[in-house]
Parts: sequence; structure tokens; C-alpha cells
Amino acid sequence: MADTSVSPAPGQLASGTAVVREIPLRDGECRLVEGFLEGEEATVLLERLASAVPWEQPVVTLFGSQVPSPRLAAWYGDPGAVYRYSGIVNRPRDWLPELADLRDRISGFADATFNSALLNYYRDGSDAMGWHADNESELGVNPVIASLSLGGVRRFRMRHRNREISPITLELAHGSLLLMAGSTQHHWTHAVPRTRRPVAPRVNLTFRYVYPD
Ligand SMILES: O=C(O)CCC(=O)C(=O)O
Repeated sequence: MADTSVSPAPGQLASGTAVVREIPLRDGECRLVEGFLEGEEATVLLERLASAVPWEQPVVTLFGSQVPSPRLAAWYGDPGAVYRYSGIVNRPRDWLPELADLRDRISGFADATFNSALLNYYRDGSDAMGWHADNESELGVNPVIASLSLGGVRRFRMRHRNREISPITLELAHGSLLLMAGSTQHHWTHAVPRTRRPVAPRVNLTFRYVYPD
């Protein structure tokens, strides 16, 4: 897992209508799979997760202060897949059957292993995710991050840490899967900014491999 690529294995498209879009990145690998889940399946999953997951609003440490994070979250995974970020220690809940099934499908598609998933629930446009990279040491050197979006379309922004190149903006639609791999987390940060546009609630799942302590 230390140095993997996000090439979907031939013939492993998730649905007949999925479209894989290569996002040209200097210093990294990124693909967006539109329609990874078809509309009806994505909607059933969104409704199930919105109601079955015990969502919490984590309190994070930001510049030395304790602040409630601007979204709800939950952490699922194999026992031992403990993930720490912004001063929070996330101990995994046992996989829901739907999440385990999705993990296996995405794993086969991306040719990567995942033992955990961070779920984020953006209730409306004032919920957001600040600029960061998924570069915690327990994710390994070049992590594969597989990010499935359900619900309202939100903008996903990426910017290079060192080069004067234009930021990238992707619209993450219902049922889409974003794959980041290679050296992406070393060179790029990403965010889901607040928006004043009316947007439907959104659930995002990022599948990861966390190396046990
Ligand atoms: O909600 C998203 O699309 C991004 C989630 C994210 O950046 C993360 O979980 O690290």
C-alpha cells in the first residue's frame, strides 16, 4: 500500500454508465468517476447512512483552541484502525453491512486495500471542510484515498502547496467517486468550502488504509 496507483482494473467499472475522468495533476494522481453508483442506489444509501449512522460533531483543536468542527462525522473500520487528526482520536465503529460492501467494491475498482472510512455529513452549505492534506503518518507514504459523494453537489477545491499553478475545482455529484493517490497528499491540499447556494445535505465517505499503531 505504500506506493500504489489508482488505475481501475479493466472491466471493473462500477456501473454501465460510469465515466472515468483523469484529472491532470502535476505531482500526483487523481481520477473522478462520475456515476460510480447509479442514482437510485446512491439515494437509498444516502438515506440509510443519514439515519443509521450515529453522527457526532467532533471538537477539534485549531490554533490551540477547541472548536466544534463545521460538519458531522463518524469513523468506521477494522479493529485497530485508529485515526488521529486535529487532536481527535477516532476509534472505529464496526462496519455497517452497506459500508463493508461498498469498501469491497471500491477496493476492487481502485485495486487498493481499505480498512477504514471517515464519513462526513454536510447538513447544508454552511458545513464545510477546511484546507488540509490526508498526510497523517498512519496513512503511509503515498495513500490511496477513495472518496464517495452522496447527496447535494459540492465544490471540491485542490491547490498545490509550492507551485504557482491554478487551483483545481471539481463538482462532486451524487454517486461520484474521487480517487487520489501517488504523491498527491505530499504536494496538494484540498477543501470543501462553504457556499451560499442552497444545497441539499451531503454525505461523503473517504475510504483509507490506516496502518495500526
Ligand atoms: O467531503 C469531501 O469531499 C472531502 C472529505 C475530505 O477531504 C476528508 O475526509 O479528508
